[in-house]
Amino acid sequence: MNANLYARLRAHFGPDDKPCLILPGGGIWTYGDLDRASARLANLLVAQGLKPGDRVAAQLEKSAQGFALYLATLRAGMVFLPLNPAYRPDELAYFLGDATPGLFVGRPGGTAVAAGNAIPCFELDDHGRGALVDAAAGQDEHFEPVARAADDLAAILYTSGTTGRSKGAMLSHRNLAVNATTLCSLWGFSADDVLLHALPIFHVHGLFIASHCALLAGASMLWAPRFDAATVLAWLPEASVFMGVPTYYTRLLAEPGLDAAACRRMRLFISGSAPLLPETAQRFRQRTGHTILERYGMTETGMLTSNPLHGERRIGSVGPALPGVALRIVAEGSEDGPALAPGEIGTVEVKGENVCRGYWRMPEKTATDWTADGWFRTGDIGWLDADAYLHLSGRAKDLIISGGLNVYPKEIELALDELPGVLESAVIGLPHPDFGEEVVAVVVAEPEAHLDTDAFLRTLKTRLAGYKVPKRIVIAQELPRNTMGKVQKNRLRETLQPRTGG
Ligand code: MLC
Ligand code: AMP
Repeated sequence: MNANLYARLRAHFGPDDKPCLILPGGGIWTYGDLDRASARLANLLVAQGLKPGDRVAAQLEKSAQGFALYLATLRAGMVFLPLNPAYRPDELAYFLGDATPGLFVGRPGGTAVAAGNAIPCFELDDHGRGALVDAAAGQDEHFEPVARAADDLAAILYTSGTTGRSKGAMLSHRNLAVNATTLCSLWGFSADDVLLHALPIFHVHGLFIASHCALLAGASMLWAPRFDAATVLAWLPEASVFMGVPTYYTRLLAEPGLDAAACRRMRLFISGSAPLLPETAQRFRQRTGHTILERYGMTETGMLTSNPLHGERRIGSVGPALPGVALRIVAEGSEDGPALAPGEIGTVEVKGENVCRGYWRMPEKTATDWTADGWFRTGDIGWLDADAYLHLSGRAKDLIISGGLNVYPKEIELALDELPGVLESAVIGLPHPDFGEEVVAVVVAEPEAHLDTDAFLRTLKTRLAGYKVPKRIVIAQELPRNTMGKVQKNRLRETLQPRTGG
């Protein structure tokens, strides 16, 4: 049997004339439109000389055409590599050098780095126009999904590493299909659903979790190009399901129009990618009558746990392990278990067909993050309650999650340490009312040096995606260290005041 994920999704598509993507302003892509557009693009990829297994990189704003490119890549048996459009040229050069794609699709003016690396390029603008669709226009609108084995790669998604170097999680057709099938059924998706899709499509949450559930059910998606609270609120009365990161919920709560009437067709709100504050969940329930369903996952694994659709949704818990996912808690620092008892806190390890095959061209990192007997170390800390609901209480990995986007302090510290007059630096996350956590840098000057933090911020913005740039830089005389010489970030977090305003 062909394990190509596109073939699996297409088998569940709605009828040819059923709306699949409903765009702002009234434009509609039916299931037939999406199937034909992805066929034309798949034919174009083949005509470009790309072979199954070749990588197709896309650094684009969200559009229906960009989504069709993802499906075309699957269909042609190639490997999709989505990249955040916020990445700056230096960051992009790393991804392209590491993944060596056979094609790069970028925004107008955004293809120079790829072209400089001799990678063939097409442009696609934020409205889905450009050389890519022009070139595909003359292609055949039929394309049989290329035969793929279940373990063949479907996508590579980069996730930052503790050393500052990003790792490419290798996701197979099986990984994505298993997770999609489980979630579609667990969350009760049907052809009657209308998913309000406001997430970006360069990450697991928007590209796989949200859209695969809708496609597998033959449902429709209200396709918002980006999250904007007022626009989402205006669309809410037409939607039945919404998925978002916690920042989406705090921003929706700031809208006076959010009430039960605005949610009259809604059956399910889902949150993930970062901790949902119990206070946010409670305020949302008071305003709308809905208890947000919180789930937990990772780039490397897709979704791992979820609160139930029908049973008790526990605020403050991410729910029990999904069917097909084995989850255990082990003592921090313990290599191979044993599993701790309910109530005991440790690091979360998981196994299942949803877990990726390892990191692209980084066997040494793969060896570190998986145990010898195949458990994946998530780096998250938590405990299971008596009913096997998981409660996350922290992270063993040095990671900041800001507005649902991951920032690895090491990467920012390396960039800060290169700036003139900086002796050393430490980057921490502090509570933030909008982003959940904000990136804050503490820098120490070299003797006699004068540090210009405004100039630092300007320079960092040219080198790092905006969401990684510290919201504040604080100058300190020295960094607190323990007797081993390790910087005590917990002491910095205690000393620096979180901001209270929005
Ligand atoms: C943008 N900015 C951010 C930011 N996003 N700063 C900190 N954290 C963020 N997340 C900065 C920009 O650099 C810019 O700075 C300014 O804010 C305005 O940019 P914007 O693009 O207009 O911002 P906005 O549209 O408000 O974006 C915020 C957001 C967005 C929360 C809507 O970041 C978002 O959609 N996040 C969701 C990400 C996501 O899909 N995560 C799932 C990962 S998958 P300046 O200085 O230039 O003004 C995963 C697995 C799982 O984690 O379990 O799901
Ligand atoms: P990413 O690498 O972007 O896939 O981020 C995965 C990380 O996001 C996980 O390891 C968790 O630390 C965090 N995460 C995802 N969902 C949740 C959640 N519901 N609550 C707390 N943290 C979460």
